[in-house]
Amino acid sequence: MAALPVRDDRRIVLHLDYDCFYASVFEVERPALKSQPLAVQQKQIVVTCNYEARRRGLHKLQLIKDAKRICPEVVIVLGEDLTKFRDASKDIYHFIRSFIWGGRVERLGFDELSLDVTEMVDYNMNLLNQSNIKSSFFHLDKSDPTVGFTYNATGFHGFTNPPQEQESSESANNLSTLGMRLLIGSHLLSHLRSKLEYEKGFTATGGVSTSKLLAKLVGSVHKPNQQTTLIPPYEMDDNTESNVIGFLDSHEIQKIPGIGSRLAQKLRAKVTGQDTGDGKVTVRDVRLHPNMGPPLLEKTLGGPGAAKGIGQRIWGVLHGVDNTEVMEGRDLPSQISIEDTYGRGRLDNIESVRRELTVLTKSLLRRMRTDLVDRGELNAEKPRWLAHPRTLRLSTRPRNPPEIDGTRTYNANRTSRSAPLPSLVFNLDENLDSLAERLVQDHVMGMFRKLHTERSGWDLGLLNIAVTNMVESAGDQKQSSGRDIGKMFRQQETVLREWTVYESDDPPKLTPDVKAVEQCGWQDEDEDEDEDPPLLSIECSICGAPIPHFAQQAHALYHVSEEN
Ligand code: TTP
Ligand code: MG
Repeated sequence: MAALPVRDDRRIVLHLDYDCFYASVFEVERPALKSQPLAVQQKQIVVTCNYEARRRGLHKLQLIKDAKRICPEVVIVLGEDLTKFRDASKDIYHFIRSFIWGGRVERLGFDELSLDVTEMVDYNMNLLNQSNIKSSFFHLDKSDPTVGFTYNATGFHGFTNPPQEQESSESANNLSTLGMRLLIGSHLLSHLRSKLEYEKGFTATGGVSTSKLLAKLVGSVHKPNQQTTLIPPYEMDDNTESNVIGFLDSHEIQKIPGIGSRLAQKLRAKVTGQDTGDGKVTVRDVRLHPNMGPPLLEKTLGGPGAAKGIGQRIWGVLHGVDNTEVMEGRDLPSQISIEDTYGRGRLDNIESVRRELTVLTKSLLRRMRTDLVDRGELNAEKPRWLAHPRTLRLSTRPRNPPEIDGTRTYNANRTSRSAPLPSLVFNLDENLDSLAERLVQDHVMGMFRKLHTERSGWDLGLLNIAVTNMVESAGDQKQSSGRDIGKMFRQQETVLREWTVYESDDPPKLTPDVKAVEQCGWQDEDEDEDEDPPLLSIECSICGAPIPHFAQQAHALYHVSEEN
């Protein structure tokens, strides 16, 4: 049998996933919505709905038409402009981070956080007073012993996995050191969740374990507004079964973060011996498959485009090994990019290009002002740019000309042109409309003409405008030294790609030919490495729009609904 990978269980990691996030943002704005079934619409699809709606049969990625049929009283709100979700996400991130020593909090997409609370837990573990364990005090501030909360350290807060009998002080005494640390972590998580609920209005589901992978997975066991701790034993020996292995084993392989659709398909094909790679295959099926180990996994999953050492890495993941750090303070983006796709014949003349570029450029400038400008608490301070992108980039994707038989192949290649970003974009006094027009007229159109020298004859499927090469502003904080944070983030993205929900450069388009809408994209770990991670898109055979893989089902449904 292949050697077991070594897990580092020294850390205590908490995971938070906000419940029905987009719907909650509306509920926080208008609390009356809480008691109603509420669905958030993007195009013809319910992207999420609150739990009242879920109780009545609605679910994520359902057609609006079906949602209305199943629940005629559903309240539908439009969620195509992501600004308020992004703002809420940032606000919650800063709020939670303010509690965590060393700021060890990482955002995973808009609605998930990983928190490394090892230092806080170990500090409090050392201060546990065994004689008064029922009313222990959790210290949230080393320099002020009055800051914190009391908790009952005789049992875990919330659920455990596997489920435990009712706790007693005796069973707490029997816990291993790891068990006690996880227990303390579970109380901290509960405290953070209730702070989030009472001070910000958001509920969240949480997990406690020793890595991002395990905390995230165990957190999803009890939803919504619950939390679960993966309890020891974590190690396997002759007498004990590892709870980590027991917990992971029953999962379908694609449910494991780090195993995306492509890897899962290859693993299923390997295990079932069928080319299609369909059917349910669990972690246990893969783990115990004859001769399974890093070399066989490397052979099965490796090849062009695969990350080096993939066999070893996936072998680790199958055993719950994830020794990646929780990255701190990732609140400035490495680039901002806005794009839209266009149906045939929509962008074949210079005037329509100018018009669309102005729309996209205005969105880009708005995003820059949201994400890169610090307006201080309560907007009371003079706004300050936190980072200055140095480069403006324009990309297009021309359609291939038709073949002799009239068919057209999909061109996935983009052409790009970059130029220094003119300083006029940093003028916060100018209104966005006139700034966008000036930028397009004086700079972007020139870049476009260099990309497409012919005055006509092209037909564009996509326009993308981006600012990149982000340089953090020299400020009064100790940390900000004007370093190139783009490089730093690119490095993080490579290391942590399997964890990152990208704000996609290739927004999923649920209908063709629609106004630019940014969306969150889900990135599989096994896609090609690229500076701007693309989503795996396939051109829709009906309308020609590129559709990321996770939206294809919903997109197909959209056409069905159109026909009816
Ligand atoms: P999720 O965490 O998948 O969903 P959720 O938070 O709404 O619900 P849950 O309680 O089950 O965690 O996604 C977070 C947000 O991302 C969600 O509110 C809406 C958005 N979203 C998309 O934009 N596209 C999608 O395909 C999905 C599934 C979600
Ligand atoms: Mg969520």
